[in-house]
Amino acid sequence: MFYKKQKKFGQSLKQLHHWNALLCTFLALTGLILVSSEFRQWLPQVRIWVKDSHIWMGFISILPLVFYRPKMIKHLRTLRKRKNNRMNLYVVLSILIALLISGLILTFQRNFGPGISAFALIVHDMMTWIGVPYLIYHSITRSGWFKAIEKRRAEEKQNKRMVIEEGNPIMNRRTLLRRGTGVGIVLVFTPFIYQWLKPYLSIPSPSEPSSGLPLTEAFSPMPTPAPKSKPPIGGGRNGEFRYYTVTPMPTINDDNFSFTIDGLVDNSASWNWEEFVNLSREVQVSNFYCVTGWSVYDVTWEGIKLKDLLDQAVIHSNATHVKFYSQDGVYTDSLTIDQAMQEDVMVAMLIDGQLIPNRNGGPVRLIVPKMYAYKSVKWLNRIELIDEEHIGYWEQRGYSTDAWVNL
Ligand SMILES: Nc1nc2c(c(=O)[nH]1)N[C@H]1C(S)=C(S)[C@@H](COP(=O)(O)O)O[C@H]1N2
Ligand SMILES: [Mo]
Repeated sequence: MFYKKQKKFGQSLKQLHHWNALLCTFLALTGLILVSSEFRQWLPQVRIWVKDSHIWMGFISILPLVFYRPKMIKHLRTLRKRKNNRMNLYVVLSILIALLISGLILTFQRNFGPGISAFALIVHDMMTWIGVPYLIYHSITRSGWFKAIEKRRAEEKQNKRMVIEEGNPIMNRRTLLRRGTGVGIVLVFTPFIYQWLKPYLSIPSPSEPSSGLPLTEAFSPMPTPAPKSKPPIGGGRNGEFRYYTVTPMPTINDDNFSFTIDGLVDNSASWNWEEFVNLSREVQVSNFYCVTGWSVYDVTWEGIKLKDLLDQAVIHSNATHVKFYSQDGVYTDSLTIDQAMQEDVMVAMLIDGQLIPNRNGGPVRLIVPKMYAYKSVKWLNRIELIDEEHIGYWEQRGYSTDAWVNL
């Protein structure tokens, strides 16, 4: 009777374990796809599905924990003498719970504000980079074939022992195999973890890998930074950008650069590089918030206030929205006239006293500090006044049309 019960208990644990493993594998795969910057360029539409399914599976992955909870005490009792298994259990549970909580915060980040989301993102990333290698190690060392190899090795060892007595106990062989597997996995993941850690350790990345040419060669004349810009009055930015693009990065230089304002305005205008550099600029310090959770604080931007550009152009009274185009030919977004007239919306050219680098959206990008950064169109080259709403690139693919950051 007791034995039967015990067996049933074991089976239900096993079932939970299987479900949990399945969910974790799915979450790990979709999660890795989501952080991969290449993937942004390939299938932006699919990215939204991947993101939604990641979130839904995240919710579902609460279930195994909920069902496990009442069994936990008993389970721990059965593991009383197996220190390693107990340790494994604690590690896995902590990782899962940390991932769940940080995932929930990221999902509902609008209610928490950028500071907490930034922290949640660090935890979520870190737990992923610990959890995924651990998951792989765990599934390899627990798999049938791995155990079979271990067993065969142990047997070989026994056979040999008939002939000569060897010093090493069987256990050592076993740990050796496991350690080897562990080291292999760590080696595979080191480059990724290094990439992730780099910004936090502030390891300087080797020169801008983007447009080929250094900025000073691609653009002449170079804009002279205002005194407030160099040294930056914001004291230099805090935090790191994650460089996003949905297309290959457009190569921009002083030759192919142009900037246009047109549509429902009295004075449409177009500038080449030299003319654009000569427009008068202002300096402001603002924060930059991405809706995926990361932020960069105290960025000193120098550029032209959008309001000034719009005033100069003289907007027709029937214009209701401002549409922004990118030189990548794909990305667009829009603001209402009221939003566009805010004092801190800027067509930025310099960041912390330097021409904005290509991968950061330079030489000219939009900055809308009070809204999530998907509004901040990179490689901005055209502003058009229109009389209807325009749904921007990411909004068409599921991002909220309400981009206000809850500060
Ligand atoms: N042209 C263009 N502009 C863009 C994007 C993009 O992919 N292409 N991504 C947006 C998003 S979602 C963010 S968070 C910021 C990222 O800016 P960064 O790449 O300079 O960090 O740019 C915004 N503007
Ligand atoms: Mo973003």
